[in-house]
Amino acid sequence: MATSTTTGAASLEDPKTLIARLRSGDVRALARAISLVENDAPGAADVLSGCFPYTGQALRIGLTGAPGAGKSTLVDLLARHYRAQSESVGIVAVDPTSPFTGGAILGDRIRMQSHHADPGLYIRSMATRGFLGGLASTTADIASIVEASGKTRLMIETVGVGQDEVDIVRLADVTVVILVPGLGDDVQSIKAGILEIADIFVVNKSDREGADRVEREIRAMQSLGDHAEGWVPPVVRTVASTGEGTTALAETIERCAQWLRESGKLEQKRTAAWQQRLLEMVRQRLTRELVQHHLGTSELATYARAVAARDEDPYVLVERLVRGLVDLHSGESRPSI
Ligand SMILES: Nc1nc2c(ncn2[C@@H]2O[C@H](COP(=O)(O)OP(=O)(O)O)[C@@H](O)[C@H]2O)c(=O)[nH]1
Ligand SMILES: [Mg+2]
Repeated sequence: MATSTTTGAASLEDPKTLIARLRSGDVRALARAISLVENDAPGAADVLSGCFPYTGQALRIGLTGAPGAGKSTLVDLLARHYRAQSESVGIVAVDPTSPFTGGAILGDRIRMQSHHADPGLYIRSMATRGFLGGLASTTADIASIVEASGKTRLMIETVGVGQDEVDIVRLADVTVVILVPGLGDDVQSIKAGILEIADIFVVNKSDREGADRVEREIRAMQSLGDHAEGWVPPVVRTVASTGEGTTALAETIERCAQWLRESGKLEQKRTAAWQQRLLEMVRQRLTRELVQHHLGTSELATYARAVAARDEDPYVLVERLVRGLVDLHSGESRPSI
């Protein structure tokens, strides 16, 4: 193709060009922008900043549950459902049980191929550790880039095990918690924080024995809580392997989104998420500043030795480092609100 010669790596380095390209549906540019952010490469902040004006419109759906609960299968079904409604779909799959070489990412690659040639759908799998900006923050940034490429439905799929995962689903507008009967994956074994943030419960693998019991457990748990807020998380039964319940789930998600919008809860939720994220962004920025000016790897090692040898008081040292950073910038004024 004549145009492919102009899409060389060099032209993709410029943030403005990159954004223009990903906005126009160039999947390579989208992948490149995501890599920049994943690697915290130069230009990443410009790309994110440039994408920001194109975000905030899509519905963000977080789906979480134990490994093997059927998350990927359900996300796939929902994606097909949304595509049939002419919504464009972005999927960010985060799975700590899968290193890059592992099965889940491979599975996701195969999944992606089954949607091959559909420009209205984009799937990105992330390994979960080792992001400089923190997992939840990086996931949120990637979701924003995917949204900026024009997606109207964003699904964030994550295993509901650790605090990182709880932080990820907090970024979603609608949180779907997927439970399954048997295998010890009952309500009690799911991280409590996850249950608290559920907007919708799914009992997947309802073809198996024990679905009634899981649903009863959810209901029993709900009867203890107070639902003054006006939304009692509904329980939707699905059989993802046959597609049963997909439409009901999609409708429940829309109903929840509508309630969130109309009650003002959506704005509250997003504000709360930003409050957490802003703090995280500032923390990240300060750390980087400190590392650049006073605390490179060799200095850090020197300080660590000094502290371990009891030659330095770490509390005094940290205070001094932070003071040094503040003094360095003391000429600059604070932004006003
Ligand atoms: N029997 C049954 N199997 C299912 C159902 N949903 C998913 N599975 C199977 O469970 C396995 C794990 O599904 P997957 O979507 O990869 O789970 P994930 O780890 O949560 O993403 C796959 O072999 C699916 O085919 C279901 O409703 N019933
Ligand atoms: Mg999966």
